Amino acid sequence: MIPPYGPTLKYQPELECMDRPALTQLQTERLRWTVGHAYENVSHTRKSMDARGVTPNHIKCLADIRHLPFTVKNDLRTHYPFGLFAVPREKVIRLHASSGTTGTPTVVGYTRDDLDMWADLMARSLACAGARPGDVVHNALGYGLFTGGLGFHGGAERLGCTVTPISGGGTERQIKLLRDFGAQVLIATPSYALHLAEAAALQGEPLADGPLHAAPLGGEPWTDSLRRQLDEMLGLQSVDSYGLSEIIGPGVAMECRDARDGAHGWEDAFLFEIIDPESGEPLPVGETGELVITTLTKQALPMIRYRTRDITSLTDEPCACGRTHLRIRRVTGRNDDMLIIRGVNMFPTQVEALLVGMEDLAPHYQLVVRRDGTMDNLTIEAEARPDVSADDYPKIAKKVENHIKTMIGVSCRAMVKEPGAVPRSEGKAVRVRDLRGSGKD
Ligand code: DLL
Repeated sequence: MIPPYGPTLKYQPELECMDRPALTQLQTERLRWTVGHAYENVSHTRKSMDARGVTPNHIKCLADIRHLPFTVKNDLRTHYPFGLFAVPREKVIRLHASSGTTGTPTVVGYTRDDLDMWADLMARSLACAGARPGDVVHNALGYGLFTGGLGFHGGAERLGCTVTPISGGGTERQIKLLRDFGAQVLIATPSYALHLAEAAALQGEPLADGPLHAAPLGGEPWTDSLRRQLDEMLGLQSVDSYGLSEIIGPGVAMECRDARDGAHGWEDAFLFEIIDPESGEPLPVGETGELVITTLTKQALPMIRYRTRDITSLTDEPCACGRTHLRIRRVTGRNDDMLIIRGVNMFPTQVEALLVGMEDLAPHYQLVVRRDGTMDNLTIEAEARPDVSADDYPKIAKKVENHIKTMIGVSCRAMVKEPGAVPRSEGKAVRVRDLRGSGKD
């Protein structure tokens, strides 16, 4: 049963509910400041603006942003570690970095003012998700170089919550402390929240029976199908939390529990655009494309037109919660996650939407891609629920194959595995094992 809730608290109502003309004016002033600051202090920005014949004086209104060059992840790598910083290193009081598993790590830095702004954005985001001052907040996002753990931590303290900085992993201990400390708010990736909920249910103490009432989940793509399962297992209404390290970390956008209809992107701090990923041309509000973000207040690492590779759309329809900031629809995946199987483009989340919710299957899956000759072959590894007989696995697999063929248009092989056989995540889930060209099986 989903308990009823009152409206969420607004931590900074004057900013969160600002009317459009005031917000536009604030964004314009801040955009002009950001461009001037980056032009003066970051040689890469100055060179790429000079190459296009643009100076900070050309930026008079928000639409002028289209004259500015994009920034891409590779720019951070090329200028590793501190080359894009716009303040002397001594003014940077915190560093975070990507894990670097796919190349040179990307390093991001924050001044004291940046951390202060981030804590406000996170406090605002947590309140938007349904957290209240005084709540016990169980933060199961990774602490360390990853922005997730420390980002939420600062916001929860600022909102006046009692934070458990447990980080990811050690599931048994997580469940004990969730229960013993009476956690009311759970912060995690959706896949790890699922793992925690399952493990607690196996111990005979479902989290839905406890005092949890809010769960901002994010850091990876997830679907409404998974949300329905999680809501039931946690006994609450979870919301989508979106962000990326290059921009600030979490706290770029948060769905409100009031409407749960897209994540409010905090427009006093960021400027959002959607572009056609092929041509780079801006697309009108409502159309789907690549999300591009410009920071409006960041001192240490201002980002101009950062191409996130995330595919989504924006909406500026009024929201029932009264917040005026636009909403970012669910990110279906990164451009880089898109698979092309025999000429058909697909995202792993499309498979999730079909699998999660099938009555014989548990909500765990992986996509395995292999190359046989010139052909790409997709195998979907799904997991049976414990009460399903192994004799039925082949029949269920056939059903999955038909479903995927009809709904996504891709021929694949499905394998139903026994309960527990699909690897669980303690942070971001690995949804795709791409064995093409690795020689592995
Ligand atoms: O994942 C920051 C974060 C932590 C956000 C916790 C929300 C909650 P990165 O490690 O830099 O930062 O990864 C950013 O993860 O570009 C998206 O591709 C993906 N991502 C993050 N949140 C969502 C979401 C953090 N809610 C990258 N839905 C982003 C879909 C998401 N994808």
